[in-house]
Amino acid sequence: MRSGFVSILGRPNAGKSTLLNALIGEKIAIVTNKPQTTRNRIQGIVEVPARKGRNAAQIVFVDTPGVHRPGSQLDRRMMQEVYEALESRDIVILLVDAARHSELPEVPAPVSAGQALETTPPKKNRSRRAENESIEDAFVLQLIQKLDCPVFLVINKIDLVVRATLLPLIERFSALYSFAEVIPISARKKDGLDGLLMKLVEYLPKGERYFPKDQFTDQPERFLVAELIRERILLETGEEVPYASAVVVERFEEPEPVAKPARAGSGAKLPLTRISAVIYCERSGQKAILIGKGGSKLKSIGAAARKEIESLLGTRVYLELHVIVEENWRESRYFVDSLDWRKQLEGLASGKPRSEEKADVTQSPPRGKPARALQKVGTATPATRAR
Ligand SMILES: Nc1nc2c(ncn2[C@@H]2O[C@H](COP(=O)(O)OP(=O)(O)OP(=O)(O)O)[C@@H](O)[C@H]2O)c(=O)[nH]1
Ligand SMILES: [Mg+2]
Repeated sequence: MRSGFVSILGRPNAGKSTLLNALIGEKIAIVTNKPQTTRNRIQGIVEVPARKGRNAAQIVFVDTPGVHRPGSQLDRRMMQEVYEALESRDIVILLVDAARHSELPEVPAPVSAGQALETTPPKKNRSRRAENESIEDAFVLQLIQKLDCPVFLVINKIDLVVRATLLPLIERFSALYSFAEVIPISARKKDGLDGLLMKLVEYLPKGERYFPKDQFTDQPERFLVAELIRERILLETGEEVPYASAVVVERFEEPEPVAKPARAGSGAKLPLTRISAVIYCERSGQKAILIGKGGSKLKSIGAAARKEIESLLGTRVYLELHVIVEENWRESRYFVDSLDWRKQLEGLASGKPRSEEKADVTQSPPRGKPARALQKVGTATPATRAR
């Protein structure tokens, strides 16, 4: 038996969360086309059965926020999550987007100065965005240079490029770092994932499972629910609103256990989970956008999120949403810390409410009509076993 932790590192939008979901076979991390979707690290656990010539293994994948130039306290917190994921790992996957890098002129050599990501000013003759991107590329390479474990270069989104563009890309990266393996994949099309798993098992140390065999994530349902609501906000709003929004589930009332679970098509009503969540934003203008004309935006965010949550929980869901302005929360270390689901979990376990400091600018939600569950998807055990 082999086991270990594999951290997935990369720039925003590389497809890290898509890869995690594809490997697990369940949606445990939200995915959008907007950069900086993931804010906290999430573990996803894969059981690899023994095959001829291959050991059985349990691989704990750790999805991380995209490496980016920190501007706010929230950004710094996200980068802290990256550092923590790099501390306890057996293998690191550096995930790069084949489509993006094939357009870039050169990946710059790693910068030597420590805090380059925070302090290097953009040069005038290049766009700020391009400059940021190359600084971030350099910083990612700098991060892996400090590691003492095997690093796989995994090139994602190969469905978007012609094969001929891959070789120069691989050569450019390989000139900068000696990768243990180089593996092209498409996380979206689930192409190349078996090969990736097989190679990872080869490099993992011998060891017993870190998690029970049937557990596939460390993130409890309550927090995945908050993420599913945030995903809808990311998808349904633009400009600054997605980045200035945070979601906290304040109430999660599971239905009473029923003696005989209702089966689809049996005519019996499925049990009802009652959920109340707060959407925080930073300004009253953002609040107005989130609520929309006559509450229409909040209604559509709630309706779409509820469908996803029902599918996840396998129950009907009553979802109540409130929007609260918490001015410049992204700059508040205390507030940003309190959003971390691991911290919230500790608070819940000790019976301490999270939001004693809550501002009182609330908006009554449009009431969502409970609907039938779409399908039963496996549910996560809330047990955590940190390393
Ligand atoms: N065509 C294609 N698109 C992909 C693939 N993998 C991911 N994507 C898309 O890339 C976008 C970003 O995916 P995410 O999984 O959210 O990326 P991420 O690296 O987790 O991003 P952050 O959380 O912001 O750091 C989404 O629109 C995905 O659907 C792939 O293999 N092929
Ligand atoms: Mg992500």
